[in-house]
Amino acid sequence: MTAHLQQRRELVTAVPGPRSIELMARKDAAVAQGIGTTMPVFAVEAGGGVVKDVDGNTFIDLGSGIAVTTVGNSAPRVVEAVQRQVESFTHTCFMVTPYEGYVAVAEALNRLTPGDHEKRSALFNSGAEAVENAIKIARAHTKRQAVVVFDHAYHGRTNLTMAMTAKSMPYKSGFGPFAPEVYRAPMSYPYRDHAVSGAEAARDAITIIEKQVGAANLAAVVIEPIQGEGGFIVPADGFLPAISQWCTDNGVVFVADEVQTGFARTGAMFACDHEGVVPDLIVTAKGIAGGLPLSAVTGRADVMDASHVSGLGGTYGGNPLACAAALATIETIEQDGLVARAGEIERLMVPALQKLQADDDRIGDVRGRGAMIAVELVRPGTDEPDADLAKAVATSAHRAGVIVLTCGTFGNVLRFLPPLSISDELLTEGLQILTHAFEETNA
Ligand code: PLZ
Repeated sequence: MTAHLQQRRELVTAVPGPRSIELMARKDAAVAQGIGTTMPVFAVEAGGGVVKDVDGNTFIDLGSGIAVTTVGNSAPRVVEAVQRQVESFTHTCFMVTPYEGYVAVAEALNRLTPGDHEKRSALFNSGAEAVENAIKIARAHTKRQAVVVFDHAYHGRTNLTMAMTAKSMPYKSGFGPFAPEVYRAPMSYPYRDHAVSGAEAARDAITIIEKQVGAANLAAVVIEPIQGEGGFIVPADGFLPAISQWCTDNGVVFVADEVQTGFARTGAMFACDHEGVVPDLIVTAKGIAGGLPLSAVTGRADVMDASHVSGLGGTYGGNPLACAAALATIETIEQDGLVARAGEIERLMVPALQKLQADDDRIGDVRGRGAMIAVELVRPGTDEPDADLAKAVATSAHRAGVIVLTCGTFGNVLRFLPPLSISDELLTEGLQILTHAFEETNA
């Protein structure tokens, strides 16, 4: 983090300011319209718990670039490691002349991910690319083709992962045809399925899988242990273990997509750890490398080694800069106690949001774990989703200097993903501004 970056919110122009407006006009003329932005402000610097824009405004960061800069933006160890690496070499291609950083990241992943069985890892660039590779590996291992995913799932924007992602608009609409052999099962969603138990919800899902797909055809079940884009949905206790156990009993590869939940985000190194679930394969990205593009598939050695030699790879997968960043990120999480810090953030945020909910019947649900917390907004006295309200509150917060994101199948969820390097003071101020944004939209 740049040392002089002040750790306080400050607005010196309207939001967006003149420089951002100018850049947005250039963006509209130069960048494809398909690439949207949450906020109309352009960043120049970020670290700790803030993002500074081109007009000199400093925002409280409750987004971490969508759960990526978990250790903080330009985290000191990451900056130092990347600087050292960039001066040595930037790329050789691991498939041509390998280097130690890649192997060290694989070793770290094998050590940190759930389960103490023998593991292997493979590195890629994006979350979607890693999800695709997990499917390739599961198919090679099982010699089966079908893939089961869940309602509200998000797995990416490439062709196979579009098929796996649930929501049509904006992710899929008009972009088909989609990859075949992808089937969808119902998800445990305590707020909306009226707190059906995890075991019951799992039984419903398993019945559908058995009747509509058949275990004999099924290579993998892929699930986010806490759904991200779908609305920060935490399944009822027992749901994940039951699905995982069914997979084990039926020779199906259980794949945890921890792209958004991984690396201390939820108050555990991985969200699967909360329920002692040990996936056959785990997919990671985002928080793995402090903002550099890196993703991974890690899992049981026998499953991971199912692919023939050179069946997996890619030019940039496990790029040396990204690997240096990942090792520094992991060191930061472990040395700075960031798993515990995520727990502290939960204990600060959840009661404050529950207090807000007690006074505001537009907040239907407060949920999440660690530094992955959300509120689901509804029309008062109903559970009817209110996406307009989520948008209005987010926009009001943006104008007041707080970066906050929305999500959810119904677009009615406000989600909070602060970097774990944020101070309690900034978090508290962010929550106050949010409270004010709720008041403002009550008029
Ligand atoms: N799996 C669980 O959350 C990425 C998407 C943002 P990539 N989520 C943010 C957007 O609108 O594109 C994500 C995820 C889960 C997979 C992915 C995909 O990761 O690195 O964006 O490909």
